[in-house]
Amino acid sequence: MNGKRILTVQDLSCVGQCSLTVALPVLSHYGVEAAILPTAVLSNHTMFKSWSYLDLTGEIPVIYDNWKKNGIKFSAFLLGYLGKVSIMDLCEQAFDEFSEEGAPVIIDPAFGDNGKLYGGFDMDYVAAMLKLLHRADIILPNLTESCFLLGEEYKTQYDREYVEDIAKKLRAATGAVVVITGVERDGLIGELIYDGKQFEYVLSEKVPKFSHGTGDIFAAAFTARYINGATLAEACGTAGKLVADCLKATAGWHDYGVQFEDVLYSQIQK
Ligand code: PXL
Repeated sequence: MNGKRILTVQDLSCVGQCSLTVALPVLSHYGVEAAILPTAVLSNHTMFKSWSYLDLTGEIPVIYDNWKKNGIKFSAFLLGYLGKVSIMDLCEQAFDEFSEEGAPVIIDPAFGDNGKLYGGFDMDYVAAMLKLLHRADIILPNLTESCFLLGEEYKTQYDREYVEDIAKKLRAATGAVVVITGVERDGLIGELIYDGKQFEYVLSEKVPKFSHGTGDIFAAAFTARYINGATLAEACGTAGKLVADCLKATAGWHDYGVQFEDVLYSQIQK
């Protein structure tokens, strides 16, 4: 293999700039070859009032058979929105059968935000995700997902002790390096990294906007930078700045995600 070939496992939402439609351009932009395992095809993401859902669980074993015949392997894995518990066992199978030596597994649990689960998810999904996170080297939950995973109270106002305690508990529950996204401190926003030894905050200005798909953009940029040799903090810095720039470049607050294209294009021109 020439460079790093990553397998990203997420849904394909036809409209709404999230999951694979943002992961692919961002991974490519930051210099990583991206292979995909689509978990489902949706008309649009589930924040719209209606959506269709074609579950691809049945197709995945057929895909795997062919990957085996072709000797395909991956140098890293990035998991996002999986959609169904049935996909999780198949992800474990992929780690067992298609990993190059030492390929890191990075998982964004991608099941909720702003204190709520996304449409179609329940606590069985959360419990199954917690089990899958044991296979992760790095996890990228937001605070909502962290609280659901641990059964902790979700707070919008909190102190350092609250969020550091959550990071410690996530580490104990999964064994992974914990990167909690969207952590607010001193009027800034960013990530809390906990590797079992020390806490590190990567914070920057808070853009007072919310948009769908920003977690997926963060995860893709973080992963690309990390597997190309950046430290956890450097990878968070790049990914956090990208999300902030995308939010700034996007007019209003809507369901169509952020306008990341202009931001990536302006980076290429520099
Ligand atoms: O951005 C997370 C995401 C990904 N995929 C689908 C979603 C969402 C958030 O709602 O609905 C299908």
